[in-house]
Amino acid sequence: MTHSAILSAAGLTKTELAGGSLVVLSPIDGAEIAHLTETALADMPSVIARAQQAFALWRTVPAPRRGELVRMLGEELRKAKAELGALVTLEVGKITSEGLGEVQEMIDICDFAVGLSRQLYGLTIASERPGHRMAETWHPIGPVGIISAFNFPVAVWSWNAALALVCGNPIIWKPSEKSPLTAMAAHRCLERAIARFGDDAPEGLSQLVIGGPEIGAALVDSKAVPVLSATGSTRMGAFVGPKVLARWGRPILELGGNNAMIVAPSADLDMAVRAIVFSAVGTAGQRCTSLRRLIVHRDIRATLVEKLRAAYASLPVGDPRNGATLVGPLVDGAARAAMIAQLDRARGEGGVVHGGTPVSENVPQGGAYITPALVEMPRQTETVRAETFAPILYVMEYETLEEAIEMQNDVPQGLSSCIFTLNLREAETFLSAAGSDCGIANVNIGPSGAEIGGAFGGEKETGGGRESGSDAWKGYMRRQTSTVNYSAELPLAQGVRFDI
Ligand code: UN1
Repeated sequence: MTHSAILSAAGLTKTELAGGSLVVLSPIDGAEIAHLTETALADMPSVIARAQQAFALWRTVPAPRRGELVRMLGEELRKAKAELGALVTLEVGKITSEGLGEVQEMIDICDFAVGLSRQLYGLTIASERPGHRMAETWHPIGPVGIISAFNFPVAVWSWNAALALVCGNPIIWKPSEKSPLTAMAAHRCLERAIARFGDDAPEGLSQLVIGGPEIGAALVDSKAVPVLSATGSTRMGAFVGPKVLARWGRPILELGGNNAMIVAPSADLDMAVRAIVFSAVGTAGQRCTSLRRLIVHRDIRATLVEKLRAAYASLPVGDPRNGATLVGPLVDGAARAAMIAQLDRARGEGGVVHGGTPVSENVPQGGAYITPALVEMPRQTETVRAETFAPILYVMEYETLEEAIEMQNDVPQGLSSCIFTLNLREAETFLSAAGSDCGIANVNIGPSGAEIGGAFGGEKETGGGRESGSDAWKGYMRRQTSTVNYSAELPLAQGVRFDI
């Protein structure tokens, strides 16, 4: 399919893709696929005001009815899966299967949120006073701002959108400047669902704003946006988090990761190799959950590196639309230059680099193709401790599990982690209070590709936010504790006496 056929199949018209100032490039071949009109900064106050108006209505719609809207969104996404998946591939360069997987992740969270819409459970709490009842209720909180990154251009939005909507909140979405088209197409699915849903979905319930950081900053700065969920770099989060807090808003941050795998002597090495390769080179190393550090026991290091080098040597790098390709292009030339610069730094610190070579043959011209790199490091240097959004896997060795866990935790980020071992003691130690300090810790599974049912997010410079499953919905609601006195007395708590 041609680029324009993919765009039109996803419902984007030639008129809306032309004439604007935001140039969108395809990582496949660097082609300019759109010139989009950006949201005017001056329009942001009215966008936010519309969301506030929508909130006044939406919060009164019963949650299971709100769930019905998300159920319809799931239906629209199912219908549009192939077209949206192809657009993800065109706009951010994911291989076909991962483009489709991203849409599936949206469908999954819709299903989750529909069930959730009947389970926004509060607690009843035993009161210390006779004739009193205490309860905790969860209420809608207000417009939720969603700032999303290019690497999961629609799935991460849907985690936030599906939860925010069933929780009774309008949403305003600012996608990455690198992936506004997938956002437009996905948003259109929601608009279709809203049109089918009926009048109790207020105007302004969901809005999409297109543009650069200043558009995002308008959401970050507005007191009328009580929850701001932002996914992206730690640098971005360090700007967004304090600003939202300073105006007493609630940030939900999902920032950098520097995810490791510990490979213990008892590990099933063939399984480990498959997990390593998928998580280190899948999505061309551009997931926040991508595997970036391999901490291997000394006794098996040579064997594992040999197996990995063999696996890396046969990896098909190329056009992501081709079904045989496993490694597509990086998002742009700057990302490839950053990867090369980082490999040079690693060499300077004693690293031995395998791969990391730009590819220009048998790939579409104009894309940033490069072979994934495996880097044997003498120790965990500063370069290793920094996140590079590219397929670089640093390999280091350890002797004792304690040392491995210490190395795993000794980075600024705390998103995802894993251990490959068949030893129960090692596995449980890794998952214990003295084990991995990350938001996600797996055993015999790589660090990426989490299911939507669990809470997603991490500690330290990853930002501390939780999205997606489990009770992450609580981040999108306000909690109210209520005490009802149905007695004829007025006893005070803590035995305080105040008789008048
Ligand atoms: C991200 O890279 O921002 O666990 C999200 C995963 C995906 C989500 C990644 N389900 O790899």
